[in-house]
Amino acid sequence: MPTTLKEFEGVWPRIVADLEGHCKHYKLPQQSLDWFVKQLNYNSVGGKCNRGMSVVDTASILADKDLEPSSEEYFRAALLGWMIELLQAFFLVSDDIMDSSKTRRGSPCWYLVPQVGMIAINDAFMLESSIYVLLKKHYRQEKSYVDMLELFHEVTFQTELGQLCDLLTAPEDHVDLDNFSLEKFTFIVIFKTAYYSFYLPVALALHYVGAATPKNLQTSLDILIPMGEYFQAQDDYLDAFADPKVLGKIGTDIQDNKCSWLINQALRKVNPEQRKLLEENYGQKDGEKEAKVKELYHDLKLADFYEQWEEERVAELREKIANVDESEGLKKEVFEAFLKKIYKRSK
Ligand code: GPP
Ligand code: MG
Ligand code: MG
Ligand code: MG
Repeated sequence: MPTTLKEFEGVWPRIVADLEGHCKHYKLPQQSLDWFVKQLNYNSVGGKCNRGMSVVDTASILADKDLEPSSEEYFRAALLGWMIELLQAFFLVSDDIMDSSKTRRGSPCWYLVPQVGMIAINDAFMLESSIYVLLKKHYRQEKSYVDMLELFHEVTFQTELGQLCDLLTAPEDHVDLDNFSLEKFTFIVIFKTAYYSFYLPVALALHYVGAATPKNLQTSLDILIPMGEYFQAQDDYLDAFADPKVLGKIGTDIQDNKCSWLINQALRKVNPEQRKLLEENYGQKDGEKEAKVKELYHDLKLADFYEQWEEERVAELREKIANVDESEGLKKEVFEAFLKKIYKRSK
């Protein structure tokens, strides 16, 4: 049985207590300590926790037993999951500033909360640093400690490369549709999303159960990177087509001039007149222009095209999963469980 959000969140207070304890050791003034705890809760809790929970689920599948929520082994697996959630919180607090986003998980973005503003930048750094405080406290004695440490560092760097490419292909003051391509889209999404959201949870679970052999890590990469690519195409699709109330955030990709899956597909389908419409309306902070682009997306039947594209990607993934070599302790079920969580998601 997959773990539940309630079980996973049940571990969170102990994590906050650990981090508080670390700050108290430094005699951090109370006002700052209260701020830290408040921002930890605001930015790390309240999401779907798919990435974090998948560490627990993957570990259970690999160990061939459900981890008992009150047990120490559940805590240790969930702790690794919460480290991904902290990494994600660090990315999202920063990303929302860079993207001028307004809401996240149905609430105002942290930097827009009264009294926060650019303190959010330091808060983001502290979310990241918290990972290493926790990893050291709980995993310092394990032989996989350095591997996990390096994994977090490498995945963070990869995500930053993706974010850089994302930002550079989306300058605020200069719309150039020729700057977009499906190749750039693919680089951006693999780096900004797939490594930390898909590869990292499974790689950590493999370390946790002691099955992180080079072959198992490579197999995981070969399946999870294309799966992450599919997931971010979905994110881009939902940015324009989903109901913001269901999605928990208001899409900004059109106004932000993003090299998204939708604009790249649209560019392949437009006639010269429609391309002109895109040139005149894409990438501007103007709701009416954004609406015109969305209308064109509808005229081009991009939703239907997306659904068909989704079926093809999922069929390819299923075939890859069917060919997984389980001889070194990896299991097909790990990847099946991942795919099940994202297939046809609406938020
Ligand atoms: C989110 O992409 C981007 C990341 C999670 C990577 C951020 C990396 C940093 C180094 C800050 P997005 O902007 O499409 O996501 P959303 O639509 O949720 O804002
Ligand atoms: Mg964003
Ligand atoms: Mg972004
Ligand atoms: Mg998005």
